[in-house]
Amino acid sequence: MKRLVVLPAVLMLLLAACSQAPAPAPAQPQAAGGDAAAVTSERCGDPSKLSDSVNFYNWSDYIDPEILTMFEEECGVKVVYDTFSSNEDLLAKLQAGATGYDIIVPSDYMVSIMVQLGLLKELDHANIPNLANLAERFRNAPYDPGNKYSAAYQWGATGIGYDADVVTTPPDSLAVLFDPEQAAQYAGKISLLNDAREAIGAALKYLGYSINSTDPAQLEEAKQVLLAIKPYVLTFDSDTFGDLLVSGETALALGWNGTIYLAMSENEGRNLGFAVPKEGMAVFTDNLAVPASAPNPYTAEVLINYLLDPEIGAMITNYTLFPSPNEAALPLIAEEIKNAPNLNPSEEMMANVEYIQDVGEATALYERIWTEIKAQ
Ligand code: SPD
Repeated sequence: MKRLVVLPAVLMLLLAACSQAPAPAPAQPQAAGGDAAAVTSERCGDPSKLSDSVNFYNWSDYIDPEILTMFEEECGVKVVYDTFSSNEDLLAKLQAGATGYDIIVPSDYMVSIMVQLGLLKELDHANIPNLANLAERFRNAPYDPGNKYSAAYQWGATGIGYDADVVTTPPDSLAVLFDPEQAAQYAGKISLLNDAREAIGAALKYLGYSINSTDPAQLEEAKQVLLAIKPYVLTFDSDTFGDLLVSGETALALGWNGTIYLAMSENEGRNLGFAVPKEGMAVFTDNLAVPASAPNPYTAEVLINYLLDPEIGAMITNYTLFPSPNEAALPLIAEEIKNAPNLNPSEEMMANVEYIQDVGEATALYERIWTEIKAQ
């Protein structure tokens, strides 16, 4: 797969020296005592306090695997890496008693929920000096002012990916997905995010309501919108919707901007686009956090600090194509990524976006509606 990767010379040399390791196989966390003999870098914290392994649970396709190899070789700590597909899956995993994870990546509203549930450890800022690299708005986000529990990793927005050979007029409205007459033209070629808050939220936006509505009548309307177009939906999917557009199996996808741009950049022969609906978009910030039950919290904080390094922050965005919250990384991010239209939402677009927020008791209503939509 072709990636839009532009790296500083020092990293190119490092990467050339690193072998391409496959994703580490799942393993049980090990006792403290990393491979101190291998530690040569200041980016590794106190070698005597490092564990042998660290367990990182991230969204799918959300890191350059070279970074994991670099950390392993630089710090002598094995990274056990696994992925999830939605905030709700991540929460369910923790609530079911999973205790092996050292770093997780909840989005904004899920940080709030997890803090309330006592699922996150307070971060020791002495171990994460690179928090200072984050842009101000990510250092004082409403869901976690002062980065008490989390550090921004990547951010982005939800919009409409489309195959311009099939959808010949660039869509400017969610109506292309949610007006049954329009959606019927693309029957069987539509994917929606497999994510209750995103899919129901988009239907709420289409109706002119807040993405965070707690009004049962509005939520019922959103449910009816989704049920009316469900016969035209090929799949609810949050992991492969970019690939489905590339293969031609779908022509329209409710999806995240970085994922669609990745599909576009890797397949220049395909006529794919990303549209910002006039009804407004959902924006999100995904965050690095340490579960309260983490077996290796010190090593987790060292890895978080590593990921917030400017060079590493740029590698992440140069690979995932999601915007970086790391201000110090911006000069190292490829110009074509920084200049891509709609990938970094403009000030004007940001005025018309909404963050998904914790809706408290209404969460159960969203879950019920989502179950009903998926079941029918
Ligand atoms: N492939 C990685 C996508 C990560 C997207 N996170 C989105 C959170 C939306 N609420």
